[in-house]
Amino acid sequence: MSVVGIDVGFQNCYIAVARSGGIETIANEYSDRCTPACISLASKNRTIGNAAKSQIITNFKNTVHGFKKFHGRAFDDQYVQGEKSKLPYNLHRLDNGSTGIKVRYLNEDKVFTIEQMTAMLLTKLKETSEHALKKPVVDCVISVPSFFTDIERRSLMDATQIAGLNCLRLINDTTAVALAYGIYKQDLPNPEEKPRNVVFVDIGHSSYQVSIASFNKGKLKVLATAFDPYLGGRNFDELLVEYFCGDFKNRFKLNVKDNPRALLRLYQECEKLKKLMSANSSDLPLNIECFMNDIDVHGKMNRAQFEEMCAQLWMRVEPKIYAIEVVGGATRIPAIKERISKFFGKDISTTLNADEAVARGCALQCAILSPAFKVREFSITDAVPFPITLRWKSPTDESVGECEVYSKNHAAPFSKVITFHKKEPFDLEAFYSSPHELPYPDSRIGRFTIQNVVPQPDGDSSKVKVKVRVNMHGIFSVSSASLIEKQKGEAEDVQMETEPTVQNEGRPEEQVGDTDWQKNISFLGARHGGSHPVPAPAIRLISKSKVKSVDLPIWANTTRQLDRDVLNNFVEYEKKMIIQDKLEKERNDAKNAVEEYVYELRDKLCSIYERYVTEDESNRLTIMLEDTENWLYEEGEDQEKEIYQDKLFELKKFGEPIEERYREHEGRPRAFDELGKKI
Ligand code: ATP
Ligand code: K
Ligand code: MG
Repeated sequence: MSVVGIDVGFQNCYIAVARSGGIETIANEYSDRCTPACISLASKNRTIGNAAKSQIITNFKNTVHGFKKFHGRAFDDQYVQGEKSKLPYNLHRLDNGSTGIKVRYLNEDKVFTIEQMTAMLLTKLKETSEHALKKPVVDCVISVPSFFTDIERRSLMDATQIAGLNCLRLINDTTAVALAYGIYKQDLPNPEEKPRNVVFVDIGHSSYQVSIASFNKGKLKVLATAFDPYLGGRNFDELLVEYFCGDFKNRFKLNVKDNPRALLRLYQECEKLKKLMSANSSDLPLNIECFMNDIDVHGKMNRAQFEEMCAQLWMRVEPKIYAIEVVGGATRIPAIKERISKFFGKDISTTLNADEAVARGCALQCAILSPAFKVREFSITDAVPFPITLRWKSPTDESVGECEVYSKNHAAPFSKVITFHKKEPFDLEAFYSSPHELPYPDSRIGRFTIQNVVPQPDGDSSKVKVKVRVNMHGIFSVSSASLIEKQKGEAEDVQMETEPTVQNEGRPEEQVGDTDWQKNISFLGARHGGSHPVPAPAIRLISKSKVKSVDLPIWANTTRQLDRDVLNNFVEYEKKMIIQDKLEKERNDAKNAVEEYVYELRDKLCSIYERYVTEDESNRLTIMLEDTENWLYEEGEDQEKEIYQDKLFELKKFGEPIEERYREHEGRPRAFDELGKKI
């Protein structure tokens, strides 16, 4: 089993793995530990990560980035519409109302779902980790913003499946950071002592998350989370871009916003400038050559100006700050650090790696969950970000009721058993009960029908126990239901309760207790486009006495989730794309091999091979190399792999004999030398 933690950021992704006893962040093929969340689609393949990022301007319509927060969002969502007007690529409304991305791929118009886009990114991260670990990677832990709702989390889980990953846990960004912080601390208070409370702040490119966690030896508990899902480094970039758009309009008469390429370049330059201003308070230049209409533009800015410009944003930083361990790229902005520190009245601590702490925490969680890996026992209790309410109604009787089953910051994972008294099947509707707190206006979680409910033989209502759960991923479900049959002569429990009773299932369940649920979700299905039944198992006796419990099937229908068949199609399509990319890479490698050989041979012909070829031979070969070079630029530009391989073979038929002659001669004196030494 693999131990891999993945931080899927809005802008930057990091991977940490467990290797030779420790957790390490690993680098990709560009020796970069950061893989940009960027995918570029093209006529023959797709590129992902660093290579895609370099296409942002040249292939702007088909280079997709900044899509993380489209998970679970309706196309009509205000945020989606706002982004749509700013993004260089096209968004598309899917049949089920969710957000798709329309690009040109393999010379066709193609719409991808967000799950597919994130799956592409995950495929890349999977490959990078497989390369580092030199074995297949399936099991992993993935980070998620603490404010992600049920729909968003389900959507992300679908993406992991498309990419062929088995996500053992979606862990909140700040919880991962807390784990990375706490697990190595030797001096945590004993379990019975007063816990140590630490506040974690993560400001990334798109969002601002704060959590307060309490630590004792061997455990951490998230007490509360707070967030601004719409405040991050990108807001500062946007302000700088606005400023320079105005500036360039005045001074150069340029309408930057009408030119997507220029706008993208300006974004890149402004982000660079922003980073420079973190380290430097003097005037800094912003120069872009051939920016638009062949005009070179130049501007400048300093930190004081920048801070004044962002006054509105600083105000948003303040109210959510309790303290103290900060991570995330945007916390490098001095004014942000200052605010945080001022609010708390003491220096902030940056003992954790600002970029890698989330990924490390994910890998640690994966190691804890892995039976194959020995790691210090550490229990993690997370918090529910928004209150969840359950509403019930029966199809015939008019009775409707509701009850908040999870309050804000309620411990998670956590199961509860609710007892109803019913004579017929009934519906449970789960939703977020404080819509104003949600990052988007849709508060639905799902509808669950408890089936096969019948009255008792004597006509009384039956007692129905329904188990609800927020699982390790922070996803809600009605996980099981059972009908308690009264037996003859039974005296207990016959009194009618009008209100259902909610019962906590003891302590929040630990990670190990979760496997059962994971089995359940696969057939619970909870998928859109036709609900799926939970098979009703055989009658099960729950006690030796006279109470019999019958499991009831549940029809689950959650909002905007991929249908099982659709998901399977996406899995297959992703595999096809992986093969396509591989073939395209091999084809390109074969082409490059020809090109390289041409240059190499030409170079050697007039240097080291000179003594070993006749003039005639050399002339003939030179012409041949030139022909090949021309061919590569003309009809040979775009050929099948085999054609390039044949071409190389042909060239080598001439080149290799020369190479051999050269080696023989060059090798001989040295061989004599060697011999001489021995004698
Ligand atoms: P999110 O957490 O919102 O999903 P992310 O994890 O991709 O996003 P990070 O990698 O934590 O984000 O941070 C990226 C942000 O930090 C970018 O806006 C980047 O410009 C900013 N940033 C990085 N270094 C600096 C710096 N030295 N000064 C100012 N900002 C910086
Ligand atoms: K990140
Ligand atoms: Mg982040």
